[in-house]
Formats: sequence, structure tokens, C-alpha cells
Amino acid sequence: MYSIHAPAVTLTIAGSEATGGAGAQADLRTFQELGTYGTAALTCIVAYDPSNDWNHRLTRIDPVVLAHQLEAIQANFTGQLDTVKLGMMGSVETIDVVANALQAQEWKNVVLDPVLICKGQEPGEAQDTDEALKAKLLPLATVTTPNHFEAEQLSGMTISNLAELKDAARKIHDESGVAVLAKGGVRLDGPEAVDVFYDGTDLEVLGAAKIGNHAVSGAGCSLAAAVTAELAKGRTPLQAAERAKDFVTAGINQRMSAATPYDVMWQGGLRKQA
Ligand code: PXL
Repeated sequence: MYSIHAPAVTLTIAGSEATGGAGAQADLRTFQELGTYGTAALTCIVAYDPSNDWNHRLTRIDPVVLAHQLEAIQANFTGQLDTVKLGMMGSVETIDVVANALQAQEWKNVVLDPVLICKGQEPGEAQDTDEALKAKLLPLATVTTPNHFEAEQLSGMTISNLAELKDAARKIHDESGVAVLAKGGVRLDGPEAVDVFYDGTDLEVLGAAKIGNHAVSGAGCSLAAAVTAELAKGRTPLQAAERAKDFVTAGINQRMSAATPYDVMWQGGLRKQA
């Protein structure tokens, strides 16, 4: 005998980061931990270079191959897939393919993690990608999760304290209509890592005691993926943001260390210990 299980289906359109700390690998682990069935379409492959300061080596996936992955996923889960996370895009062509795929069906939740500059990109090219992301993906999103730097870029403001982070979240929302979870993380002074949620009605500050003063790799990807999973299960954007903050705080508390100069978060932080 068997039974048919029907978990919420989630999709990440993101880059691979081979060591597993960030990107699609972190997203899929997060999707699984939060009880959803994760799928992934890869936009690019990042391979750190251990003999060159762990710099990003970036290979883009052929846009046709990305379109094929999305075609397979969307055809397989027609009627079952209504929630997607967008991570690192890597090129303007990728953004065009993703925008087309998004427009090919109805979505309840489109979570945009606006990964702007990646070390492997030429500055000129990165700027083109950033412009395309703002012009073509932000209008299709329902929630966006900029970090400190990305919130400065999207709002055109300098952010050095909580009041400015709130102003930036309001401005990004007012210009795009998208619910904003703007992450101060460890980058603003003070004992707490604070993020700001704003959806045009609720403005909430999500705070947690800082755990060290260095950013942990994978936290941003995992936060957006956790928001995605919680939305897929039917929570509101604010509930999803609160739950995602707990998920990441627990994961940073139980971080992993390896040879890279920064630690990575562990997605199993909220698991009940056996
Ligand atoms: O954390 C941003 C990020 C997203 N996606 C991929 C990455 C990184 C950072 O390394 O490699 C694939």
C-alpha cells in the first residue's frame, strides 16, 4: 500500500554554489526543512577558487537550458506550483528567460532575493544585470528581500541606522508595490541584527541578538527561501518573514565551519534534537 502525499511545491531559480553554503543548495535544504517539495532551475554555477582567495568563478547556464529546466518544472507541476524564489540571475539574458517563464502562469507568491553584484561579474555587466532585475523582475515580485547593500541600491538611499532602513523599506515598497523585508543583519550598529518588514500597512522590526559581528554565508539565500516555503504553506508575508527570521537565527547559532574564511549557516537549526 502507498499513499499520495501532497506537500506544497516550491521552486528556486538560482545559481549553484558548489560548496553548498549559498544558492540553490541552501534553498533546497531550506525548502526541505520547512516541509515543502523543492525544485530548482539553475541560472549559473559558482565555483570558489581556493588558490585565489576563494573568489567566485562564474559560469552562466545557456539561457535555452534554463528555459528547458523551467519548462519541465512548470509542466510537471501545473496547478500545483504557485510559489517561486528568484536568487542569483547572472545575466540579462537569464532575466529575460525568467520573466517569460513567470508570465506563462499565475503565481501567488514571487519572492525576489535581489542578488545584485557578485564578485565573478565585470562591473559594467553587473550594472546591466541590476538594471534588468529592477525593470523586469521587481514588477513581477510579491515580496523582496534586499540586504543592506541591495536596499541602498534599490532605494537610492544611504542606510546607516534603523530609521534609515525603515525609510528605505518604505521607499522600495512605494515605488514597486512589493512587500519588502530589508535586512540590516550585522551591518547596522547595535546589539541586535535587525530587519524591517513593510507591506504598505504593517511596518515591523524583526530583531534578534547578534551572534558575532561577521555575516554568515547562506543566511540571505536561506532567509528568502524560508519566506518562500512559509508562503507556499499559506502563511501571510509578515508571518513568513517572522518564521524565516527564527529559522535563520537558529541556523546561524548552529553554524558550520570549513576552509572558507567565513562560516556557513546550518539549515537544521530549528530541528528538535532527538
Ligand atoms: O549569497 C549570494 C549568492 C547567491 N547565489 C549564489 C552565490 C552567492 C554567493 O556566493 O554563490 C549562487
